[in-house]
Amino acid sequence: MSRIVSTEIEPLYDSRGKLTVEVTVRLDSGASGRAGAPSGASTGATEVAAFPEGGVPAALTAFRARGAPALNGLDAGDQAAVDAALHAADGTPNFTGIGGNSATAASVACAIAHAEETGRPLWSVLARPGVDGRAFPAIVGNCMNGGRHAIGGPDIQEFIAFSEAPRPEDSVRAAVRVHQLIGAALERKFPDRALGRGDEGGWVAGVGNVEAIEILATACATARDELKLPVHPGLDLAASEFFHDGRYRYKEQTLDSAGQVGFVAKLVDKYGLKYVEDPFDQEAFEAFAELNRQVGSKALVVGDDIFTTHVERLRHGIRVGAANSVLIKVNQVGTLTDTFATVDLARVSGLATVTSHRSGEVPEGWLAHVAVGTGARALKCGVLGGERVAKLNELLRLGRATPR
Ligand code: 2PG
Ligand code: MG
Repeated sequence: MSRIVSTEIEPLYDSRGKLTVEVTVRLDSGASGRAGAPSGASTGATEVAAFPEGGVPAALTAFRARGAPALNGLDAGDQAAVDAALHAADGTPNFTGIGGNSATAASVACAIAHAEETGRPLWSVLARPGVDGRAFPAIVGNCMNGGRHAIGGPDIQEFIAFSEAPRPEDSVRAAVRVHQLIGAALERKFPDRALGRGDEGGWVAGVGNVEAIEILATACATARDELKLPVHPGLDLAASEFFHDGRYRYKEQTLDSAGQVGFVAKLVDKYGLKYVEDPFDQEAFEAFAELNRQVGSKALVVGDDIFTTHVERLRHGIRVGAANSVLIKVNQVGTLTDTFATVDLARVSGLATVTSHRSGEVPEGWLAHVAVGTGARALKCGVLGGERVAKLNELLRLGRATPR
């Protein structure tokens, strides 16, 4: 056992150029761990606060005054005790005291320090019961950006390559190939227009929602043929962002709840979508349940903003059959222990978990270990951009370290 002797917090930039925080934890053995926390743009209403009022400067002050002293002397390997101390130092139900990002960075930094101390890989320090690190997640790779993550793109936030080969070298290769094929297709379609990339490294083009799905589905089919690997189209609609006054308001159409169920179910059938995240508003449990009944046997129906990684919201979702999968973002709840509670409930209830990045990321790879250690069905971390590639490369390293 090695005790925490010091904890430091400092500001750092995320991939959008916004300030976030990183925490460094040192142990009396000399081992240390450091982790930065990411930030979302399409945040769920029930996420914990990323920062206290006053933003990053207030977070630094609060953590130095209350968070760091609370961790001193604790065993870094006792994740539950570390995370309970973070909650106690915060003193609020939603981390408005020290900030969820400071708590996330501290929680993960302790796990990293403990892994270094014990000479174990991080994923094994995080491993849930029954997880042996030999099963690798599929890749949820964002290839075209819209919504809040892009300027001038479609309303749907993410057009995804869902790549589920058993070995990371194959699943990553297929996701990257889809991204390349979409770039080439857009170049052919708009030879004289400038093309851009969005917050998560996907292409941004002035195309309609269904047009973008068609481009994605064609690229997935080409990559499947070329590589003989199972890569299929998927979406994160982030529908809360375009749900206003009880209607889903796309540039091309406005739909009520039943219309949205029908529209998304048709997209799943027509384009063979294998992954559909946040197709409804974050409080629309019944609509989620209806879609899950209709397409849940063919596609992952994934709840992000609806559950925000909170165990009680997931429990309600399971009761009403709202989804067959749950997105897992550590900083939606603020600690690894809170994250594990949600993961464990999903696992015993037969739901798949999808470990996820945020749109504003830090160029670190620890998320790949969270995915492997929690037995995630998929790792959602984008395809291109150094902060996304850092996670894919870490997954490749984990794949290489595991004998076939
Ligand atoms: C999402 C995420 C990540 P954000 O909606 O799933 O893709 O976006 O971090 O902006 O919430
Ligand atoms: Mg989402």
